Amino acid sequence: MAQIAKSSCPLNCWDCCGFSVSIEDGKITSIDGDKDHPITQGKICGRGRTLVDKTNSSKRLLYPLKRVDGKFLRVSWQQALDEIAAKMAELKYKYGSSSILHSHDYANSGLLKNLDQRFFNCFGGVTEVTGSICWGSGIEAQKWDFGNSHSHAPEDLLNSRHIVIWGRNVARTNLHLFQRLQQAKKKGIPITVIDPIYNATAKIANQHFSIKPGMDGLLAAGVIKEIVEQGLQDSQFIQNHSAGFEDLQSLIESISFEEICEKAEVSREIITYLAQVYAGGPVSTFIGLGMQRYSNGGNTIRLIDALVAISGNIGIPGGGANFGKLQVGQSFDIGALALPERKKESRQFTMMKQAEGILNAKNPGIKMVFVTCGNPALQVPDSNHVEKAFRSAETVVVIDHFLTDTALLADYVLPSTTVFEEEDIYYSSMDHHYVNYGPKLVDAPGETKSDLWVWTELAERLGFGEAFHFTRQEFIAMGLKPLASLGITYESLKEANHKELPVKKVPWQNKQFQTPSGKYEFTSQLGQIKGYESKLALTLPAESKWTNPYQAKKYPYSLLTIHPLRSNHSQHYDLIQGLGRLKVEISPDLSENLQISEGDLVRVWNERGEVNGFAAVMKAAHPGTINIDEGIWKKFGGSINVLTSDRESDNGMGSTVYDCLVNIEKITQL
Ligand SMILES: Nc1nc2c(c(=O)[nH]1)N[C@H]1C(S)=C(S)[C@@H](COP(=O)(O)OP(=O)(O)OC[C@H]3O[C@@H](n4cnc5c(=O)[nH]c(N)nc54)[C@H](O)[C@@H]3O)O[C@H]1N2
Ligand SMILES: Nc1nc2c(c(=O)[nH]1)N[C@H]1C(S)=C(S)[C@@H](COP(=O)(O)OP(=O)(O)OC[C@H]3O[C@@H](n4cnc5c(=O)[nH]c(N)nc54)[C@H](O)[C@@H]3O)O[C@H]1N2
Ligand code: SF4
Ligand SMILES: [Mo]
Repeated sequence: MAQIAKSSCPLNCWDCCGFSVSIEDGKITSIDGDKDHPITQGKICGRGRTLVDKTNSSKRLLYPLKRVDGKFLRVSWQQALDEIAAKMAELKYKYGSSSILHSHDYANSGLLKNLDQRFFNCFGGVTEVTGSICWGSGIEAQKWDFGNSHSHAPEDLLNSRHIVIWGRNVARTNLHLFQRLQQAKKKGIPITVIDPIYNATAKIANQHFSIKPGMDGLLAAGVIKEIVEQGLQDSQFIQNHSAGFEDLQSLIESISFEEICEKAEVSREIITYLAQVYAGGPVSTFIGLGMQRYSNGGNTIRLIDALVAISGNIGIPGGGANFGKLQVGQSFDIGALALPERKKESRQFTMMKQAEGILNAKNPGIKMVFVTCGNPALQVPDSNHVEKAFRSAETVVVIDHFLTDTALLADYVLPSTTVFEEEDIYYSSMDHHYVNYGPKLVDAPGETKSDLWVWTELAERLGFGEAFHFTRQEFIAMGLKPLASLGITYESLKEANHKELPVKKVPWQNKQFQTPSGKYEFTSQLGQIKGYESKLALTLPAESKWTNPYQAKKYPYSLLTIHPLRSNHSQHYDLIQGLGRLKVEISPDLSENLQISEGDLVRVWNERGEVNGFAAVMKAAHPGTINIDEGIWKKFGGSINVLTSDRESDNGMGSTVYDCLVNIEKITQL
């Protein structure tokens, strides 16, 4: 008889679904959506279901491995941990603790995954990665504008008169928003999608506007210009609750509609249409991560925020510049888990430039790289450079479930448990405001151990074991402390499986912003304090015919590397038959002009690298656009990040992985 238990999806995703998991004879046999979860409502995606195969996979790492003479040998935990701890102690003594780089991403949304920081802080502080390849530019942009990144409650979109999906691939990446869009459509609320690719969300929309990649800031400026020229702006909001509008006004006066339309490759009618939509609010704008992964990404999001603000769509039901939902993560006491005060030294590299950081670090140089919850060999831009950097470190330690491309660069590979083998609570600061409980449901296979067990054992050996003398339950309770007075405790969460966090359903309703001035800032004081251009600007991507004509001549096409449908980044490619094939999607004009047909072998290249794959012709996409889904393993033709640049975005916090020009040609063999 199968036993059914509730759990949570741990994957880095907008949706943080509640699971209903079947267990038979100590094995996970199937996963469904939790029908009682207010957002999940019984429906999950294929990536969630594939966690059955992930958990039971014969490819999982089951024992610690050590590289000896270029080959991996199985070693005992005792040996691996003794040697890693001894190396860390030696490096700290000889060079200081910041000679170790902790490279990570956010592959698991469990609260206790934050304990990696506790370990490295108690060790004395290491070199850390800051910013985010994912959404760094957009989050920073919203901090400059609003002081924080807050979205409306999921159901609030039904209060809108119009919904704009701007650079978010909802049908593929954000399942439950897609369901809500379908609901809104049934209610007759029109939907507009702005995206260079005619994707599955565009298919259900009333309007799809294609745009030249990276030019959305110009489009937003054009719509602001039209609204202001027609006097349709919300003067009350601008006068009483904002700062710097005059700078925005000068900016829009400095450009003509013709120039905007020429560079963004949109028609004048689109600007008029959007001006009517925004002025006729309430409009929910769902800002995706697409157009902020450019050199001008921060500024692009700030111009879209500005459009939402001047049109009176901030702080009203059915409105909002919905990007991140940081209130969710901010509900927990992460500081109590991470103990930042125990850090004695520290240094920071941005996530994007970790390779350059490793290669150029001085006083101290980077001697060890410790990787958790990430696969930087594939996912970090300019991956040829990343590989070179990782190879230059004396010791690389990777904790993972599989022998990933990053693990293949390691000296020690430590096998970790997956979601159903450890207890934790899960949340995502992206879309909704529920926290889920995930119990331990099955025993860990082989000698796999939780990340927390590894930190505890290493801490013991390094002399700060006391920092880890807590049970998982005690750590969870520590993180939940600020919520205890609201009845959200370890016990109540375990009992209820999920709980609603106390976040504002319509943010900024009181028009009190968290900026230095307390107002919405068109010109940002925070930007100025940090030493950046504080005024909005009409900036373009770094790789375009306007900004680098010489490069654009050699590499005329825009390469997007968007998120895969069936995999969460790199995590499912080796689990699903048929996924391991590099598909190069091209816009119809490229097929016609270059005579590339469906299935043809092609080479895509630029000055940073090249990949080979099979062509697929997109039904509709902006002319001159190529897409290759990210995450594909080296053995299947990746990493596609050999093509992308490690340049940081304009506000220093984000990646520019879609700001990428390439060329393409037909070839005869792979
Ligand atoms: N299936 C699946 N779902 C996922 C993930 C996954 O790997 N697979 N990953 C999760 C994670 S970590 C994240 S961060 C989210 C990301 O969620 P999204 O933001 O929805 O996804 P992205 O793949 O980043 O691409 C967003 C969209 O931006 C468009 N785009 C690219 N450049 C531009 C531009 O210049 N202008 C405009 N207007 N649009 C542009 C792309 O065509 C794409 O449709 O998805 C999450 N969900
Ligand atoms: N070109 C291009 N590059 C991109 C993007 C893009 O759109 N285009 N998207 C970017 C975005 S949005 C993101 S979020 C990043 C994602 O970058 P990553 O987080 O590096 O990508 P994943 O493939 O999810 O790899 C995570 C690894 O962590 C492991 N893992 C999962 N859970 C655990 C755990 O509990 N413990 C440990 N120790 N390991 C675990 C997985 O097995 C996997 O190998 O990629 C970025 N890179
Ligand atoms: S990957 Fe996202 S949509 Fe799919 S089950 Fe997990 S949380 Fe839900
Ligand atoms: Mo992400």
